[in-house]
Amino acid sequence: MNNTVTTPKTRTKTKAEPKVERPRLHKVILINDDYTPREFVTMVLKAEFRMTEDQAYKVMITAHKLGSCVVAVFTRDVAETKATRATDAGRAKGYPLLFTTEPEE
Ligand code: TYC
Repeated sequence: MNNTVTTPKTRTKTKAEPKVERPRLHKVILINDDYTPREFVTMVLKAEFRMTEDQAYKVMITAHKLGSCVVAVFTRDVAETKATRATDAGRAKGYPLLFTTEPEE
């Protein structure tokens, strides 16, 4: 009679799954050169990347021996800002000190 049309037992999903992805992280890389004093590189690493003397020395000496060293990873904006500030600190003293950034895989 009245009740012959039944409610469907299954429903189509209408809401999209919220797809939240973490932002890709970017590496800050310290590049070796022949002119910037070791102590200055270590000082910049401590100041800009909040490293201890030990951590900063290890990163500096790794770049010195191998040519480059990953300093840390950040979101893209933070990585680029820190790399620029650290590079500028060297430039202000006339040193060719260079920090670059690259995205992580
Ligand atoms: N190679 C430099 C020197 O012998 C020191 C140095 C280390 C410079 C690491 C840059 O990223 C660097 N004075």
